Amino acid sequence: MRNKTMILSVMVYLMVIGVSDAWLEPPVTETILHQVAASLQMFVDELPQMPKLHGYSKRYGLPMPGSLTIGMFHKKWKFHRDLPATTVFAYGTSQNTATVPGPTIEALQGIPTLVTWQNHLPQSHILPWDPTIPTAIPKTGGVPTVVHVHGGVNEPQSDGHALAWFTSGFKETGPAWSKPTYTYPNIQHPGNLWYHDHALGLTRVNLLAGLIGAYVIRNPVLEMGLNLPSGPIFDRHLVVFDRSFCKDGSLYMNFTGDNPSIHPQWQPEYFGDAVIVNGKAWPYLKVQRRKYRFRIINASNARFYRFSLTNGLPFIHVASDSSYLPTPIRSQTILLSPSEIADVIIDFSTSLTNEIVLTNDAPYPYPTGDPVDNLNGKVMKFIIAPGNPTRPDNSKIPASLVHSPAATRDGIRMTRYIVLYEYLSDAGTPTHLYINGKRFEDPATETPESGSTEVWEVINLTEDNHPLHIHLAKFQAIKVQELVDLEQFKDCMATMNNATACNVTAHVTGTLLDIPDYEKTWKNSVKIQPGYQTTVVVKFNLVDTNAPYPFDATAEPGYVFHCHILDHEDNAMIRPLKLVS
Ligand SMILES: *[C@@H]1O[C@H](CO)[C@@H](O)[C@H](O)[C@H]1NC(C)=O
Ligand SMILES: *[C@@H]1O[C@H](CO)[C@@H](O)[C@H](O)[C@H]1NC(C)=O
Ligand SMILES: *[C@@H]1O[C@H](CO)[C@@H](O)[C@H](O)[C@H]1NC(C)=O
Ligand SMILES: *[C@@H]1O[C@H](CO)[C@@H](O)[C@H](O)[C@H]1NC(C)=O
Ligand SMILES: *[C@@H]1O[C@H](CO)[C@@H](O)[C@H](O)[C@H]1NC(C)=O
Ligand SMILES: [Cu+2]
Repeated sequence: MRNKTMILSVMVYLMVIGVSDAWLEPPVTETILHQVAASLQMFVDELPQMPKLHGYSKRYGLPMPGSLTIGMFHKKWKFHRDLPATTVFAYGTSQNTATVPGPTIEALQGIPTLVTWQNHLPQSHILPWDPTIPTAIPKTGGVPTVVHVHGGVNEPQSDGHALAWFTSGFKETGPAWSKPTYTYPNIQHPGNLWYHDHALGLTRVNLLAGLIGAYVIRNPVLEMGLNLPSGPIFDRHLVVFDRSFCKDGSLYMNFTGDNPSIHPQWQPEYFGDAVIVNGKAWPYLKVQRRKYRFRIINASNARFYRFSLTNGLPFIHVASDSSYLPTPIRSQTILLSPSEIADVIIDFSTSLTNEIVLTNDAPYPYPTGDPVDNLNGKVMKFIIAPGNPTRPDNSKIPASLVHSPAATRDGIRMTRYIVLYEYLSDAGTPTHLYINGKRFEDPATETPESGSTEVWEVINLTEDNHPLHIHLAKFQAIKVQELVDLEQFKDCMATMNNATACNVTAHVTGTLLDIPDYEKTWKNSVKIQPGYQTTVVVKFNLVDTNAPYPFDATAEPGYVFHCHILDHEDNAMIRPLKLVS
């Protein structure tokens, strides 16, 4: 009875605030969704290149700061030759040119980029959402949005705080909103970033709708010296995510939660049947027999990918999320959690076959979930053109790349325990997830000194691998060690919520896990293994020089840190991060 009343009141509430009809549509079965994806022939659409926007201008041949205006538009997007066009939310400079993913922003190291983000979205969302988790709910309708550049070293006012949201035409703004134009100083290491929506409680649905794009910081002098494959043809982004579609082409997201009496819509993890690269389902790319650089961004809500190439060609990693590696690292597979980035060279000149499929074999949820099938086990195909490359391949894979300062415990100011909790209903289904047992609304407890280096001991007490993302900071895992007598520790933490009081060091004595060499650099997301303690060195300064930030990182509204499984982040594996001086 109580449940029925609750569902009814939520429905009335949704009618009042004008939520999309998606809530009321008849159920679609998993079989139908799978059939729609299975009906799409693989490798028939060519891999698109997203439009490029320069985040700088030129005056007398010299680079100067650049200003961009990027909108969010409601439009149709073709994900596959044989699938009807899909209604999406897309970033672009106009409705006509907006794309999914959005345009790639090309910035130069040290040259500021100013972006005015504009919301042109309709009164109602195209996907179902859930007002019972902490969510931005405007009084006057519209879709709340706010843009975060993932991996960006940016002032708090330009970081895209979850409470700095705004609706169409800035008609309504969230409590932390301060200005329409964001400044990105691009003072950090050259590397791979991406931008996406971050509105409170809506991140999973706004990204699912299409609000994702790549952002790259280049240093032409440094990169000319490295002589890696370069230019628009040989240096490309692959933005990978998974989506399910209904027969009419619309995006499918379940409108019934797994605990509907508590959360009518929220589900702990979204998995789609089709694998999308640069906005096309299972595309192909014609390549020449030479080296290419691919910057692979995992923009899935919850799917991990473990990539390999069917003909056994290796990936040669040159960088990770935000930084170059000290030396190139070869690997046969790449494990990428949501929001992680691999930056690899593939040398097609050494291929013994002319067609190569990029495959995925990561169980979902990772690591203990279902195995992949014929659909989500394939990503895209490379087709090698016959004959020699049009021009000789003069690019190199140098023996040495870029040496950043090592991650060590030297000079650390503070060690913190960060514990990840998942809470279950009586039926054993997840109801919500918290960091340190605290809600997002609870006052900040992580208050690092701006300019300092800390160690975060991150302990995962849940069943899943959680990619941890800390805004502003650069960080890397230096040690991953299993907890012994885990159940005893869990029981203690459930009552005490204090790792020290629960004798954490006496428990962290189990097996040590290897950290892959291709992750041994400064990153923006670190995978946190269940049942293990991951020791993360976190730098709240400019990593290369240890210099302080050139802006006031202690200003309001501060930053956040969270799990990058978007469905977890929204409910509510997210906490405030407030720097102090
Ligand atoms: C949607 O979620 C509900 C509740 O968990 C489940 O019973 C149903 O099968 C799901 N539908 C699809 C199509 O996955
Ligand atoms: C992408 O990230 C999601 C969530 O963080 C993760 O579940 C998925 O496995 C990742 N996929 C790849 C290919 O890395
Ligand atoms: C956690 O426990 C330790 C050791 O018992 C104690 O010194 C510390 O004050 C506790 N921390 C909090 C936040 O209660
Ligand atoms: C922690 O270890 C101390 C010393 O070994 C012991 O006295 C105490 O009971 C332990 N506390 C818990 C919660 O296990
Ligand atoms: C979190 O811990 C659980 C068990 O405690 C484990 O199964 C899971 O893989 C862990 N997740 C990560 C990311 O480590
Ligand atoms: Cu998570």
